[in-house]
Amino acid sequence: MFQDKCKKGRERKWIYFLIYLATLLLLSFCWYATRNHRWHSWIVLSCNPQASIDNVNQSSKLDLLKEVSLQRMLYKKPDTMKPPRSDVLMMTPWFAPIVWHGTYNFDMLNAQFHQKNVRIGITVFAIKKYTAFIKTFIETAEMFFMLGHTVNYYVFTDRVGDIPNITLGEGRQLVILKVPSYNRWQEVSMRRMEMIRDQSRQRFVNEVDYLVCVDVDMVFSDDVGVEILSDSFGTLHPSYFRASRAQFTYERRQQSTAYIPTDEGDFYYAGGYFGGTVEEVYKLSNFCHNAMMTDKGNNIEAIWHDESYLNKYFLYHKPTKILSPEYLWDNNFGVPEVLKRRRFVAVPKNHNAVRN
Ligand code: UD2
Repeated sequence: MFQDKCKKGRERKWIYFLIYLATLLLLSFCWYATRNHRWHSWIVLSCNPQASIDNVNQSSKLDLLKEVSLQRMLYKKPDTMKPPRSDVLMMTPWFAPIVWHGTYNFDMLNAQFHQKNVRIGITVFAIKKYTAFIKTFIETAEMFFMLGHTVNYYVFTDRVGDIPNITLGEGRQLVILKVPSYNRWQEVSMRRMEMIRDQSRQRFVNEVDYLVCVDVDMVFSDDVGVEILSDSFGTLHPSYFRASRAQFTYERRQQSTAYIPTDEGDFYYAGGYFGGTVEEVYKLSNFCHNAMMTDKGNNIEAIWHDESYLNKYFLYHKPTKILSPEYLWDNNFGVPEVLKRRRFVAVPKNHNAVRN
């Protein structure tokens, strides 16, 4: 009797043990099945052959990307410990390069821009007596400006008949834009921003990639190439590239939208040479024109006209590249040691005679 009881007790223990084992097995199976299912369906999503075919057939902006790659080139290795120029600043604190001779490899840049088939527009204003400067301007540009690239000269003038016929190189054309003139020379100079803005919207955006906006009373005397191109660029004024903040002739009256306090400012940029992509030049010229109109409404005009508004713009919209005074020089300042090239030089002029 006692032995029977013990036997039954042992059997019950075995049954409990087997039930426990079966439950454990069942739970493990359930866990594995769900885990496997999730993993399995993820694989299906990424490997479904039909899905990848559909993806390939869908067009993407990236399909239109053009590869820009250099050919084998032989050149001196850049030295991490030795900057190519130690006599000038080559980089701003916001990492925009400052373009000085000897700091870049032109062949490398040129090859890259050639592959992009870049189109460059150069805007120049010849209003009233300033038409006298256009011939030498274009003739010298034909010798030095963006050689080998597609170039459109956009000449804004009120005297279409005064613009001479000049034979241009291949891929280069002259576009004459008839515009009104203004009585005051200051107004002529300032209104350039409005006209550049309007033509950027209507025309330039469809015809070119970059704009270079310059004064007309200038001549090219050395190469100016794609090394200047960037989203937005300004040029160090030849009179102020060594000056202190206090010496900069920014607009100092608080009532003007061009006002810059004495404890701000990076460089003094010249009004006669700026540029960038059409989009960036549109933003810049729109800002400057609107600021001028606000001031006009308040009967104030900034001290150096368009140049003052340009300096205000570049203070808070830092240019992505800066051109050294090689790109805008005046021989009245002599030829300092740092200036290894004079690429674009002012034509001496009698201000009173040409402005009136
Ligand atoms: C400086 C700037 C100029 C502008 C001006 C504002 C440089 C080299 N020049 O030049 O860009 O900011 O100061 O005061 O940084 N123009 C005409 N017809 C006229 C008058 C002017 O077409 O009757 C055009 C022409 O393209 C000329 C430009 O406006 O090059 C600027 O006028 P400017 O050269 O007489 O001004 P300037 O030398 O004081």
